Amino acid sequence: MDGHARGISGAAGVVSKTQPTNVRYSEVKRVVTIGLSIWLVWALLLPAMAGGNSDGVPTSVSIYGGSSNPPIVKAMWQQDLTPSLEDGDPLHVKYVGDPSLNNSPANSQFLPPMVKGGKKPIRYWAIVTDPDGIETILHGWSVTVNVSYPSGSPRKGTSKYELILQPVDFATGKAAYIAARNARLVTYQQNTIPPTTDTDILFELDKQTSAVWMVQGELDYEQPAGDYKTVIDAFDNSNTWASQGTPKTNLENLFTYVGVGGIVLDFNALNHGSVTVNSEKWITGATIWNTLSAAEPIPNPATVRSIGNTLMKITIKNTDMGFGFNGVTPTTYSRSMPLPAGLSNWNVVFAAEMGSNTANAMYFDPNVTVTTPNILRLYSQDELVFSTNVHKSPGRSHAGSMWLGAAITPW
Ligand SMILES: [Ca+2]
Ligand SMILES: [Ca+2]
Ligand SMILES: [Ca+2]
Repeated sequence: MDGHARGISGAAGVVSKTQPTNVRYSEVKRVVTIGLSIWLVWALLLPAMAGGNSDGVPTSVSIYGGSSNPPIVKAMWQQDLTPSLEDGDPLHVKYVGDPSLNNSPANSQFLPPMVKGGKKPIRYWAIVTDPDGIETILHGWSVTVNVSYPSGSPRKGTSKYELILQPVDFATGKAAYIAARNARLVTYQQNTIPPTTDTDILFELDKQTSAVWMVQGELDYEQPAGDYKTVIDAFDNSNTWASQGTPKTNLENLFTYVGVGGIVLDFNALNHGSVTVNSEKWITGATIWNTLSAAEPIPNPATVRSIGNTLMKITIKNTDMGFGFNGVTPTTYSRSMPLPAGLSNWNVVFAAEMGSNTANAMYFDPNVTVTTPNILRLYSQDELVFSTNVHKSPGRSHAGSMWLGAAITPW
């Protein structure tokens, strides 16, 4: 599986082992994509244009409302289903307002599942009251959460989804609040006078003058890493919204989908076969994903697949397979052009490429880690192509190892 080394014992020919590795980061950079946004706007306009030619009659409705005191979202937080409530920060050292520890913009940090098709469950919690009585908001539609993609990601801060929270019983809600408070996950309302505190929350939950709501949503494994904006809003039975208050008494915060680069491979061996001295021997891969059987080694046509939530480049390193080098100090060349004769003093040199564009090939000495110039995107897979070039062979059969890894790349 991903993230673990696969050892292989060789049979005939040249056999290698591969080791996908994960690299973590907590920062994403900006990228701009225009085409998708334009297409979506156009698609959404189509039904309205078609409606102009129909026989429908105009309808209208006026909602009574706006005459009461708006609800107040007093506190909110997000947690996952792990015992720590946030598997990306199980010791709770990353939270807003503590520069001595981390000064994170978000209280909660969550790890992606790192499995193709995997889902990360997130629970959205809120504590809400209404000056006109909580009975005016205790119905199934009154509290909503809107979650937006990270502003610096390819989704550019667009809305991911809006979910409706449901009330939970007071005992369950109070216990959940205390656990989240102790994990430093809670964001408090600052627009009440005075600003809302932990003491206020506990008092109101005991008096049952505030109530607790929750809904569970999901993040897909390949959704972009970064800080997701989360807004809780609420309306009462006269349709007055917390976000309509002066000042506003809705509430928002951020949670972090921690960036993790990860790959899986559908091969765990590479057989270079019979080679001729002083000629490049290329082993093509394929974009088709093959199933690894239990028997090893499996030299399937090489495919690499992203299972992380970041852009990645692929890193590759080979041992010298016992060919050795000439002189005193081995060279450590890597470059995007073939190594000219005499530049490297190794008896074997390698090349590798992701995809089918030879402009993306990298040529390198043994024991040197090279990085593909092109990017493996979210939710994608590509072929890997490898070559050996043996300059001088002290024997007929050689075996070695290869390591493949993922290097996180900014948006
Ligand atoms: Ca009200
Ligand atoms: Ca945290
Ligand atoms: Ca394959």
